[in-house]
Amino acid sequence: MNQAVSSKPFQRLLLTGAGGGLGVMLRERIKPWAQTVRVSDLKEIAPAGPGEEVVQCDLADREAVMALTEGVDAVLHFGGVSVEDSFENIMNANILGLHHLYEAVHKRGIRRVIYASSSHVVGYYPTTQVVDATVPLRPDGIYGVSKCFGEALSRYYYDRFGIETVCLRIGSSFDAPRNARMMTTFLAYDDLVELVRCALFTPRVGHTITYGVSDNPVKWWDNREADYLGFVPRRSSREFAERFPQTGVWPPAEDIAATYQGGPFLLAGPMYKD
Ligand code: 15L
Repeated sequence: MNQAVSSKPFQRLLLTGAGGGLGVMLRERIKPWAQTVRVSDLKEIAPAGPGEEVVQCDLADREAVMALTEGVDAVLHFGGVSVEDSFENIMNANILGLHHLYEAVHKRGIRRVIYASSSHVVGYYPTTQVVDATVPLRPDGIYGVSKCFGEALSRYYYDRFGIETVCLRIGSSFDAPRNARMMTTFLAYDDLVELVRCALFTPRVGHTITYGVSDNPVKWWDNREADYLGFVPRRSSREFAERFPQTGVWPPAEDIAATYQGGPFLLAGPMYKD
């Protein structure tokens, strides 16, 4: 942070995964926070606008990740594989790539990472149970397992080197819920931006785990453990209630996509190449 040079709180923020659904949205909304936002993705993304730097980067390439982090004050890590995929793809981006990122963050002396984890680290809890940040992990696929790795890796880098991370267990962040399950897991874009802001600007966060969810009528996730972030969701899936009305009909017990919080992710993996 350098307030003498700029009225913006950060000199340079790094946003990875800037070509993904959340990355494209965040890219616009985080501009007021930094003099320069370095945006990065594996694929080609829109060219740099004012106050931006664009860097194409494969997280699996250690040297490239080292270069990507030069001159960065804090990282918003939304890069990597964001759904169930082959183990190879998940391993390269979410395991190897994340290790490269934390090594680079450590070597560069960067003090904070906001990590896009996922609710799929607890996707095997039943939809009848409310869980908080302290429950044992129950991932619902290899993607969820890779997010558990990210939470553990960031914990280690905090305990060993004091690098602060806020792990955001994001529910379903879209412009609107896309199915009945998302009436519970919905995280409106406005609320995601506010959660990222709280995670970035709260003075001391240590290693924090928090659920990214709007103020939806049905709740599976209890965020009390992360109260000190001051995150208060202002939006709710109630705004879309007419799209997915409550039927009052319980799904059959053998329908695991309805029985467990992870929903369709339970049916997606594991997936192997060939
Ligand atoms: C996730 O972790 C995915 O990244 C996202 O695409 C959604 O599908 C979300 O979970 C979900 O559970 O709806």
